Amino acid sequence: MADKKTFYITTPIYYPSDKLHIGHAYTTVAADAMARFKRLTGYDVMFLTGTDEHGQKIERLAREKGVTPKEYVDNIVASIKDLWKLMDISYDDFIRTTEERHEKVVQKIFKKLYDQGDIYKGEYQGWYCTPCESFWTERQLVDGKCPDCGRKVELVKEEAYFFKLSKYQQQLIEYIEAHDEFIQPPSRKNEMLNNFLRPGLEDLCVSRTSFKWGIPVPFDDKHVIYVWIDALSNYLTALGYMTENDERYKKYWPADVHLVGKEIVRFHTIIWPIMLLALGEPLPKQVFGHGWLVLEGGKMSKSKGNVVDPVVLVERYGVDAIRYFLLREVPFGADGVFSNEALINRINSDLVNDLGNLVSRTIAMIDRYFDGLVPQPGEFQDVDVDLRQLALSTPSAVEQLMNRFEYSNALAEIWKLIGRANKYIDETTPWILAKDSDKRERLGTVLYNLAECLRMISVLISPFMTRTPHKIREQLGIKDESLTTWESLSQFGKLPPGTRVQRGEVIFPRLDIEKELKELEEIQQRMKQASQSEGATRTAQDTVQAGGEDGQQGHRLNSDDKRQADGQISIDDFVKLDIRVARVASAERVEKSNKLLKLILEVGDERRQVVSGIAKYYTPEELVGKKVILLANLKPAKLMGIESEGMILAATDERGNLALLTVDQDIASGSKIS
Ligand code: ME8
Repeated sequence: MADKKTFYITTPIYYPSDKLHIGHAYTTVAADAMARFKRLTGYDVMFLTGTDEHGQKIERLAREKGVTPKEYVDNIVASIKDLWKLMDISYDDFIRTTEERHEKVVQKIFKKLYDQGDIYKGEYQGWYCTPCESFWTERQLVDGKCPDCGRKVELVKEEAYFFKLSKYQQQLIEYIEAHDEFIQPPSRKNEMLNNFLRPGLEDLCVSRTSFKWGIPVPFDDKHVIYVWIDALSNYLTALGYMTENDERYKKYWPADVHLVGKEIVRFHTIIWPIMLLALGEPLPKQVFGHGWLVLEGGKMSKSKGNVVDPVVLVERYGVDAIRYFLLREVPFGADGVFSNEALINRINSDLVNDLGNLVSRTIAMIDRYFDGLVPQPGEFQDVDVDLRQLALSTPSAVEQLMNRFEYSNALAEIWKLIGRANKYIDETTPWILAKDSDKRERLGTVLYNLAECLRMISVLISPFMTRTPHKIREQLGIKDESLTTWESLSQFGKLPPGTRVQRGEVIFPRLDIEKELKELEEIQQRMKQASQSEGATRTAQDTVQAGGEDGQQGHRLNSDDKRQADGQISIDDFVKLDIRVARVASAERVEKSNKLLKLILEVGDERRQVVSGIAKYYTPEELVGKKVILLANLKPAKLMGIESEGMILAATDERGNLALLTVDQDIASGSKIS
């Protein structure tokens, strides 16, 4: 027999955060559904997830708790694994970056890159706070002082290793241009090429001496390997790369797909492929950047107190309802808003009304009219042929959509069949047929077809929902596994007549929307209060967003919490501000004013007109193309009769100098500042 085709899929490795939210579960549920789909359709699948456990942030949090960093992460990793168990995540391996199998190979990778001249020693420049022993970037400073303790910082140079990204830049551009499928969705490909690769890459700092909780540079143990070389390598180290046990590497590399959130697409499509090019390894076939699940008011984050706890939702509604909602509600590449109302409505309409009803009506009628035995079908009429055709064509439609990561459309396709089957009941009116003994054969055909559709539906939904297929099969009396395979979908009529059905519990109970919304709101309020009183604990992920590549240095958020106690603003006040990066698309002087400039700003896909009093400090020409910082939710106002939608931020000093705020690395316009 020919070897099965392989499929290697990964999620990012997660920062150990003591509370993963529904947004985190999103990536993993999507990867899991794909892994299950590929297994079902005959692939030999390797599905990898894990945790990203090093860095200064973890070192500090552990110190604050009085435990070692390893003890600190061990606890959290156990709870992450519990969450994945609760969500029925069928990973084949879970890699921790603190495992020996990972650390040793990362050191080998680092050494190889150094030996071949792709990593070199240089100097990293940053602002250093001696009492806190911390480096900060210019942008992280608060009033030019240490964001943690408020004391003076010095500009110091730290010896560090750098990775020559620039050397491989052209090769990567050519690769990306020649491989359309490499970065998906396509909008993310253009963003990478235009915003990062074509303008030119700077070499990347890949070591630190200012903290210890990391993998030591093998030939210079003053240094630890910094963030990305450590984290990204997990996709290879888990396979036994560079070890004697490298069968999995030989079998599964290159990965078929790395699923990642959109904020880390850049690392996966620039740093990671360049590492691989330097190592002489083939590149992953695809990096798919999915959107964020947001709540009104911005991306979920624990510090904002706006997280949705997947454990609460799964315990209330069951894992299948949550998995279904995550995959159905939002097209996978786009951002989507999570709301309790949308969740309850989806459950009631798609799961209770459509699927749940189809199961209970079908089983109840077989029970009532045929003593619980699946009847023998007779001759087919047009309406039966129609239903059968749809049932037979659905699998290939689903397969095509899944190959493009269109989970939501794939589910919609399955729900068309469910809808068609429900309509078939209304069209064939079995309860009327049952009244006429001459129509017994016809009634048998109708109920057989419904039962067979349910069998097929139970297979089609099985990558997305892990519990419901078994419940449906239990009620249908299916024990024979050959009736649950993907191949079994190529034939309509496999369910043996005479199978005994079993009336069971309602698979999705109807929810009282008012009551649910009230209770969820109460729970979320309680969680918000709890997270505010916890105060100091921020997730590493928040820090990464605040600090970009230098995220792991960012403990500034802690000091914000300290300041709150002094009667200053709370994070809740801050999150009301919608501050964005904007690119100046055009600028011109406002007539009859020597102060004002009229700017057209590009903020993501949107354009904004802003009037700003900076004409004395900047010429229109020097502003065009600049990335500025926009307070985007300021009430619009008219200046000299011209509408201004927001305000760009600038700093002024006592001598009357003015400098516009900007970002210290190229980042997409529209990016939110938090
Ligand atoms: O980024 N909606 O880890 P992480 C959708 N350790 N996805 C979300 C989300 C939301 N609201 N919040 C988080 C890291 N995610 C690094 C990765 S890989 C070599 C290193 C997603 O724990 C996020 O986009 O901060 C990312 O894909 C994943 O959760 C892990 O995020």
